[in-house]
Amino acid sequence: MNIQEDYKRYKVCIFGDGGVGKTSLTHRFLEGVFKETYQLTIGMDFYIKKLDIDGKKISLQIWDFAGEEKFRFLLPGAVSGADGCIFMFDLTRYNTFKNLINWLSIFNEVNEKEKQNPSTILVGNKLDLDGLRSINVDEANKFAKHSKFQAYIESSSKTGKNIDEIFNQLSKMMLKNPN
Ligand code: G3D
Ligand code: MG
Repeated sequence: MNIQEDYKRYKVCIFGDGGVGKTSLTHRFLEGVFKETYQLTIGMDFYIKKLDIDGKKISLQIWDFAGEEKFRFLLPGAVSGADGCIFMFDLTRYNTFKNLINWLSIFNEVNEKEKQNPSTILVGNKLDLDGLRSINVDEANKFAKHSKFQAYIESSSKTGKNIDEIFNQLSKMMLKNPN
């Protein structure tokens, strides 16, 4: 009898340009209840975290994309079978926000091909650098709505603000998603 069987398993991927804070977010979230880390490939890191959401046991498989252009060929594999995806940009760098449309187009293409509909959350990170902000909340919310994200959250991987909130909200969405 494998103890893993109690857990409902979800695959979660994190996308966004290099330097937006994907790896910091993952490490911050994993801190404490950290279970396993695998160096899957140079382009993609893979982690597992078990959570209790409203009394339901779930296990998140988190795929952290290395974000370099030369590893983009790994993206379809990460999206395939995904239950949830976090799209992250850096609140202080407008380009990282603008580039999300490129990440979304690859994401949507795979979803169409695989006939899947993962839950999605938009994250504006580096909230601690609020004085350097180059995307305002209204603009981000508008984009989130237009691109059919189920939520928009601003976070700081540095201070830890809203990090658990991101994964809790996404987990709740995935639990509800019949996908
Ligand atoms: P990536 O995995 O998306 O490429 P990283 O991004 O997690 O490697 O983070 C890139 C840089 O941004 C790192 O700084 C990291 O410390 C910083 N960073 C990540 N999240 C935050 C945040 O919320 N606030 C601030 N102020 N910095 C953040 P270095 O200097 O190591 O490159
Ligand atoms: Mg990284």
